[in-house]
Amino acid sequence: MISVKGKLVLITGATSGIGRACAEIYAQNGANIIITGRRDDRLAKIQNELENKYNIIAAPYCFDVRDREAVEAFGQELKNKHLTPYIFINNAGLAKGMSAIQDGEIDDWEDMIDTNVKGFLYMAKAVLPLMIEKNEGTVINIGSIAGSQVYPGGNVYNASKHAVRALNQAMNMDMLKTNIRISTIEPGAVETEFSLVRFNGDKDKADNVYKGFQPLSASDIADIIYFMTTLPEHINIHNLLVTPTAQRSATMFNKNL
Ligand code: NDP
Ligand code: 8X3
Repeated sequence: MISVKGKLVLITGATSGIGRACAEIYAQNGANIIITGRRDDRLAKIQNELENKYNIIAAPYCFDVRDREAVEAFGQELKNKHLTPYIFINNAGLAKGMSAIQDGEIDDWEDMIDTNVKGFLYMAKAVLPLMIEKNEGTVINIGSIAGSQVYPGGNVYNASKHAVRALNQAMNMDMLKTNIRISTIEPGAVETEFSLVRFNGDKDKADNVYKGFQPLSASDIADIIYFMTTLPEHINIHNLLVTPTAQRSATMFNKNL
């Protein structure tokens, strides 16, 4: 297995959930990390916690992945400071709403497409050239079971994660002549702030999603991502669909309510 000690890991959307759990496991294993998100206070708190706990560097960058200029400036700063990620976890993303298309909010659709597709691509464009120059490392694109299985009310979120799946394949082709590995992990239900965001802060609705079965935790996914990125360099996992044992498709749950 590859050691991440002293290596640089970039995690977008590290203020919560899967990104936060990834920050923990890489820091714990001695990597220096760059953590991003829009919530400055959380980034500062996580930086403080992880630097003190693991004696590593955790550099926070607060910006919105939808802001193309901000992402470009971030990429330029990485370049100027010779900060090339060895592992890049393109994770920032969200779902908004669960209405049928005829009842959907266009603002929600834009939020999802701008974040999960356009922001995802802005980040890839900012970081990939640096990694290609070094010709090493792994990109983990955070997909979803929603990227291969459409479910009622999932529509635009489904489409955005189908895009991640397609872009993961495209990136693999684009990286053919390099040593850079491109992988997507496609989780089912993971209990994070995801549903709280999807249901606009409605805690009851969000809690309800995870009732009656054991969902995945953010650290379950971080452990798997860690495994994927530390495999010997000749192994490239293209995609990995992971669900709770109590979930067997996007809509089939064995709930004990
Ligand atoms: P959380 O809501 O807990 O975390 C989402 C993270 O993304 C936060 O750190 C948030 O930071 C960041 N983020 C969202 N929008 C932006 C933005 N415009 N600019 C910068 N950062 C942003 O959810 P999860 O951890 O569950 O989600 C992480 C990824 O996993 C997403 O791509 C999601 O689609 C995917 N996923 C989640 C599953 C689940 O069941 N939870 C299952 C399958 C995939 P901040 O608010 O500070 O900007
Ligand atoms: C999050 C999982 O099934 O709610 O991507 O879309 S799901």
